[in-house]
Amino acid sequence: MSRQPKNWATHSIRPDTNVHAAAGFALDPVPQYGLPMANHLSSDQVTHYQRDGFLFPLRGTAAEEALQYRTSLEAARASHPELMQGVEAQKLHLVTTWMADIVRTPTILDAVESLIGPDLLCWSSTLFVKPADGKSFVSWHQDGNYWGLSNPEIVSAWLALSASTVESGCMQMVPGSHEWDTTEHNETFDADNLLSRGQVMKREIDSSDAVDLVLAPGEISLHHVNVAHASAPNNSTDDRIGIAIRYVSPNVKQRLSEKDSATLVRGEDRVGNFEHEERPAHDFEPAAMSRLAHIVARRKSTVYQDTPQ
Ligand SMILES: O=C(O)CCC(=O)C(=O)O
Repeated sequence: MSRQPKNWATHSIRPDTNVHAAAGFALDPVPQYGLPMANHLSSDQVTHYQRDGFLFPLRGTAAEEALQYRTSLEAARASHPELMQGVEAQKLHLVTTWMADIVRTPTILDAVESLIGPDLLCWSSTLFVKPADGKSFVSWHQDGNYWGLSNPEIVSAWLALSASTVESGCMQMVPGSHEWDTTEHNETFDADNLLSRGQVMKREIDSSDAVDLVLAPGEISLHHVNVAHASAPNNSTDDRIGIAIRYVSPNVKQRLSEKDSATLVRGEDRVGNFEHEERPAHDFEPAAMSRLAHIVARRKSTVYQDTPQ
């Protein structure tokens, strides 16, 4: 491992020392607070999120459950490789029952509810599979720059299905960067960049200012739509697998198109800015597959602006 995860000392949320020590991480000798269950966040946790623009690690699912989800994902990667890459690798919760369960996980929804309220729509779920090829990476970016959403009542929950470590290229975030103005991005279309257009912030980022969001399988991080984040290549021997679930309040509106859709996962939608999506009854059933194709085609022509991937 080239470097140790840093900056945990500045966070009151402590990693689970057993899990993380087993993964070979050096931990500073602080009292063990244990790993908080996600559920509703404490006011301290909300304060940390509001200050930094992110919060981690929280338990999203049990480690064994994460392993089962990974098994389901690996089977789907084998049977439907065309849905696992680039812009296509989104909204699998509309065609697989296990992903439909993931985006409705009560512990994850409790944590998100603490930040944006009790009415929650899942706007997207995106697979971030980073192969152990030492090449694929994610450049510094702010999600809010290109999603077209009207206001920041949005939270991304990133669920680890494999160990997300410094070695495997965990996410890195700059504390407080969600308060910066959304900065302009260049589009590089770099083939090794996992982002659809290889977006890179024009503002120079000093990665020594960033925090490494190390997660064990089943843990989640939460991040703000405008926080600056990136991730380095995977130099481990296993794929680094994460699912980024984007939750929005019904108050949010898509500005790039008349129509956009989302899945109501908790509470009520009293506003009606989004068409509501259906839960699949079975994996990859034809009707759900054609609904997904329509929804992804619309996203491609708006949010992703006919990105070739
Ligand atoms: O998985 C990664 O490394 C990046 C994910 C990301 O950019 C996001 O969830 O917004």
